[in-house]
Amino acid sequence: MNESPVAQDAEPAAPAALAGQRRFRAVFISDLHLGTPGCQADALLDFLKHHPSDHLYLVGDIVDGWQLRRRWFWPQAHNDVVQKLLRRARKGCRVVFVPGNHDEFARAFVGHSFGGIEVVSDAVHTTADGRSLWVTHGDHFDGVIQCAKWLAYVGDNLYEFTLKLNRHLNTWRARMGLPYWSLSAYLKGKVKKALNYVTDFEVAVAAEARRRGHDGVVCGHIHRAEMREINGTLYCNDGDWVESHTALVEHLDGRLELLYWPATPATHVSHQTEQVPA
Ligand SMILES: [Mn+2]
Repeated sequence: MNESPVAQDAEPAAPAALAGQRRFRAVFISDLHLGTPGCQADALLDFLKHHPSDHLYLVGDIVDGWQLRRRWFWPQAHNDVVQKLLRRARKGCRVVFVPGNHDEFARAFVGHSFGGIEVVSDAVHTTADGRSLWVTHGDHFDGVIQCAKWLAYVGDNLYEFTLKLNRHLNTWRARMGLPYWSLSAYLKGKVKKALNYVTDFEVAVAAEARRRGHDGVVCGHIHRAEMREINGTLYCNDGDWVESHTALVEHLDGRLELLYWPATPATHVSHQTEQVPA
């Protein structure tokens, strides 16, 4: 019932810019959450197809063991992703899997390799321009994982919606003889706390990378793609394949770039690339 038909021959033609099939030195992806209906497997397959690389890092939460235990969900497209990853390893790409919290079952197999995919607790990637990047999922850095979930639900319409809800709520409260109470102010406090959580996470991960003597860090976990310097350390979060369809790539010259896929004009605005001196 969950099988999505895969029309192999109905593939749209690659955009002109991709016709030459650019090659990347490294691709970092995380938070695919295979085994859940939220996983955007088709977009991911398309991304992998268009982004061949020498190194491929799977930065955790690749398979969602938590959700699979609760309810089995494994459509054909999720098989296709696994096949694609295995094929990539077979074709000479170094595929490294750093388990996250949702696929913590794989942490028992650290040091082993499956079909050429190495399982490690964390990794160090050296870029073409000699920078050392610590690769970790990032779940060790949060005390309260649930907080991050807030961000997933915070949209532009939230404020309008809460104002509307607020009106109804207070009409009811007035009828019950209760004083006015602002729902939107309450929610804004919650959202602010969630945003603080993200900042705390980013700062903590970057600080640990620095403490370990690296120039930067690549992580995932909080489903928020980002690339910026934090106190002199490069913080890269490759985002996720549940909502944002994002990946971090290293070009052949060592330049890092966050990619949104497919690159639509709307997402192009938030496209981030490193400023490198010519
Ligand atoms: Mn995670």
